[in-house]
Amino acid sequence: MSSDTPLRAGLDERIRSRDRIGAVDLAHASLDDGSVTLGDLYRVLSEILVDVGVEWQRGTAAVWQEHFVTGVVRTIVESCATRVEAAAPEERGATVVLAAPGDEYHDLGLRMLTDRFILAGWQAHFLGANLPVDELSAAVEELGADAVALSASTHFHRVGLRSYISIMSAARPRLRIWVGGPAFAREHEGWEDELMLDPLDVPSPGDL
Ligand code: B12
Repeated sequence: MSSDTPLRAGLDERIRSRDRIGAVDLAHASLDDGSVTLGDLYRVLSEILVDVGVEWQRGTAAVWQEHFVTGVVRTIVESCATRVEAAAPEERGATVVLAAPGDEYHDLGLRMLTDRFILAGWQAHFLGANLPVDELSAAVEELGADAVALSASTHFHRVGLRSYISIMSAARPRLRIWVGGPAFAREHEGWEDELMLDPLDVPSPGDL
């Protein structure tokens, strides 16, 4: 789905007029009438965020405007939670925990990825931004996780993931670990291929 679709135009218009609820209603109406899938919707929401990031970088969008857009997108994503569960397989073959490391506050991409895991048949637990590694370890233990998905948006936090990986894999050698996010978008030099995962092609637990 390209960026000049009726959904994108409609969401842009509602964001411009600061109509958060209108944006949520439009998203659900588009899902209800079958003109978009959840995957299409999340792609459009990602494009909206990336574009506002570019505007912020150019100085044509203020920080508060970027935060407003982020808030609208978050409301839409959370409002889809029951739809995602309804569309997911009933049997959940494995459990994944999703988190971002200390001081990493970007978590919306990870939140959308959580839903992609659920739709692929995983029991997925979103633990969000800025999670200390000992808390992550405790969660993995208590939730009986088979896999962990870690997100970094900046290079600083990409480096921070190294210690998360060594601590987690020393404690649970069979734990599957994936990393991703904008910090890995261009390249992953020095990072093993098996740590990488295409967010648009999440495997079902049986395909691992
Ligand atoms: C919204 C936003 C914020 C919000 C975050 C809100 C939130 N709770 O998430 C706020 C305002 C907090 C923020 C803060 C900052 N931000 Co910011 N932010 C963005 C923005 C505009 C959108 C991010 C987003 O949600 N994108 C949409 C989602 C869906 O995409 P995504 O995150 O890439 O996730 C997808 C994939 O990457 C993947 N994925 C994500 N995680 C994982 C994990 C795994 C395992 C896998 C497999 C895949 C995967 O799946 C997702 C779905 O496809 C981007 C612009 C951009 N180009 O992305 C900048 C951006 C990420 N931010 C940036 C920067 C620099 C900052 C700040 C340092 C700014 C500042 N000076 O304060 C701070 C850092 C704060 C911190 N300590 O973390 C830079 C990062 C540059 C870099 N690579 O180093 C970007 C790229 C903007 C830019 N063009 O410069 N930001």
